[in-house]
Parts: sequence; C-alpha cells; structure tokens
Amino acid sequence: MRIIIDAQNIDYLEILKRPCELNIGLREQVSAIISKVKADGDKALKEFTSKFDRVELDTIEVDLKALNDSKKHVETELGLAIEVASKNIEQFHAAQRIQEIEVNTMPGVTCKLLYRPLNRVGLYIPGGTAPLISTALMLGVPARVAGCNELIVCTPPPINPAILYACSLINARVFCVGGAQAIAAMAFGTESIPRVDKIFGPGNSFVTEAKMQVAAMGVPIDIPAGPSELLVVADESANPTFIAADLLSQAEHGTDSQVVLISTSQTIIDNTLNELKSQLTKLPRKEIAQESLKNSAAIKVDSIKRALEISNGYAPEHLILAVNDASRHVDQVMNAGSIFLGSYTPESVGDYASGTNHTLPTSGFARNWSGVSLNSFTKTITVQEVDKKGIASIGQTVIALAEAEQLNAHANAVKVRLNQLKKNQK
Ligand code: HSO
Ligand code: ZN
Repeated sequence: MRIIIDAQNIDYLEILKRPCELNIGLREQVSAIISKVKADGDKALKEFTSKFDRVELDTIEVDLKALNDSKKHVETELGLAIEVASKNIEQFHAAQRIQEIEVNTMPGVTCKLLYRPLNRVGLYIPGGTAPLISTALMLGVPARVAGCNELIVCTPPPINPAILYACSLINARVFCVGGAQAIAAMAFGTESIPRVDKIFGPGNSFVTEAKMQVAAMGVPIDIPAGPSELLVVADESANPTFIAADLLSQAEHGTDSQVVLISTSQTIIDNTLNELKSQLTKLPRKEIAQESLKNSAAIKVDSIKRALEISNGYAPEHLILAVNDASRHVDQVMNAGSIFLGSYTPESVGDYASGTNHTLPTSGFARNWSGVSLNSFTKTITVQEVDKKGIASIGQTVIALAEAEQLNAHANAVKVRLNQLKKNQK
C-alpha cells in the first residue's frame, strides 16, 4: 500500500487510477463468442461450456426437482442467513416503490406517470472460487418485488447448492452456463434460454465486455460493473483493527480490486498498516488480497473536508465514514455507490444483509450512475388525457409550435378538433 501525504497539486485521478487488467484481444474474443451463440444457439453454449468449464452439458436448464430439493443440501445456518438477508433486501426494496403521479398542467389537461415491471430479466451469477450466493438475492429479490414475470439465471458449472437455494427462493429458471456465452444467450435467446429484456449482474472481464457489447446492440444492462473497491475516511477516533478488516474484505475479491484509506491521523494510518500485515497472514485468500493492496493507497490529509473532496473526485463504489458523528458528513458526499456510517458498519453488512443493494457503480461510475434499485426492474409509461376544455386551453400552443417546425399535419390534428368544437357551439 502506498502512503501519500496530501498536497494541493497531487493528481489523484492519476495516483488512484483503477487497475485494469490488460487483456489483449478481449474485445475480439468476446465478439466471436457472441456471434457463435447467435448463430448456433445451444450447440455453441455446450461447446463453450466444454471448452471453458470442462463440463459436458446434457441439458442446459437445471431441472425443477434439483431446485426444489436444493434446501436439503444447504446447512441450516446458511439457509437461515439466506432467508434473513432475503427478507431485509425485500423490505428495503419494497419501500422504494414510487407513487404514481397525476398532474393537471392546464385546465382539462391531465398527465400521469405509471410504472410497469420489466417482463423477463436475465440475472448473471458468477461461480468460481467465490460463488456469489448473495448476488442471486440482490438481483432476484428486487426483481420479484418489482413484479417481473420471469427471472432467468445463468451461472457456470459446478453450481453451488446455496446458489440453487437462493434461486428457488426467487423462483427463477436456472441455466448452467457462464461467461460471455451466457450473456449472449440471454441477450439473443437460444433454443433453451429465452431472450430477456434486460441483463443484470457482475462478472469477470469477459462477462463485463460481453455486457458492454450486447448493450451496444440494444439490450439494456444494469451498470458497467468493474472490480470491487472501497474508500475509508477515518479520523483519530477510528479503530485500526476494524479499518484493516474492512479494507481486506474488498481486497480479497480479486487482484484488480482497489482499497483506499484517507485519514486525518498519521497514527491511525500507521496502526492500520500494521494491522493489515497481521490480519493478512491469516486470510485464506491472502495472495489475492496482497496483490490488490499493491493497487491501494493510504493518504494523510489535514481535514475531513479535504478527505471528502478527494473521495468525491474518486467516486468510490463503497465509502466508509469511520469518523465521529459520521452522519453529519453525509451531505458533503456527492459521489459514492453506497455509504457506511460509523465504526460499527462494516462494508460486508451491505454486501450481504442490511437490505441495501450490493450491485453498485465501480471505476468512478458513481459520478453519474446509481446502484441497482427497485427502479432498475421497472420502466415508466406516461399518460395524458385532454378534454374539450383542455384542447381549447392548450390548442393554440401546439399549433404555434407545430407551424414553427413546419409540421402542418401536427397542427391540423389540433385544428380539426377546435373547428369541431366551434361548430358544436353554433
Ligand atoms: N462487494 C461486492 C459484493 C459482494 N461481496 C458479494 C461479497 N459477496 C460488490 O462490490
Ligand atoms: Zn464484497
């Protein structure tokens, strides 16, 4: 971890550049996978699964019985944790329902905004060394709360039984396919995987690149997700053991994760670095965490105000405010995916169970994107109704604008009605 003493002329965008895995030829490889899935459907999915996952698939869809039986293969404590997390996520997302609105903009002119759920959504759940059970809940529960009709989950083999259990709770159809090929399948459909209306979920560089490519082809995606990141702002009241544990909790995600500590106290920085060293040795994923700490930095600043200025410029996915009276500073946070207040709010509570969504903008996208919320699974429809009094009050405005645009048919659509009203009056 690099140690930096703050100064006004430091270019933090350069110093805190997110590590990007250089993957030469990624774009071409992914584009070839997408084309093959589009052309050959299930046959291509089976070939890619054999090549990349070394699994020969008979059927791509997980059968209903395996889904229904999944609870049996999950330890009681884990099953319970999945249920508690699921309830909290449901509660927080259900409260996000936005009121439909109805406004009279002029006498006799009524405008409404209505919400409708997306019909069929595709959820990508990564497998591998850290099977993201929680991601199935973070995407599936809000989709259900929003009222989506059909949930399609793609996840690579071998599927962790707890992922299956989470999928049974969200009542999803599950397909045993991962990588860019899964994204292509959900975007365009194959014989067994139906085409979806929007694709959600994190993944490795292949999955992310595939999401970007299908998005460019017109299939909506949740957010351009990158490697996990965390920024901690700490004052002298913070606990170095806690801070180090939080930093490591994100550093263990992947070698390209990035964590940043900004503190007003040199003692806190020194003690956190010592703690990092000792906690690191005990972690099963220490090689990964160690590697991502190389991308990371600790910055000594003079004030919390300055710390937040730097944080806003960086726009972290997760921001922990380990400072006295933390909620007092929230108003100054302009760019962050999710904020964690005080010393007893580890980032991992948001990752799993507090109720907030863990699908958040990374790589500085928190400057202009939001995390997944209930609204990510809905769309709006506007409605307007104009009565006779309304057409009389708004008509001339429309005619003037239409004629200025030289679109006379537009103007006529109003004029014929105004003429009819005049006739009726005689
Ligand atoms: N911190 C991740 C989410 C996650 N963590 C899932 C553990 N499991 C999002 O950046
Ligand atoms: Zn995490």
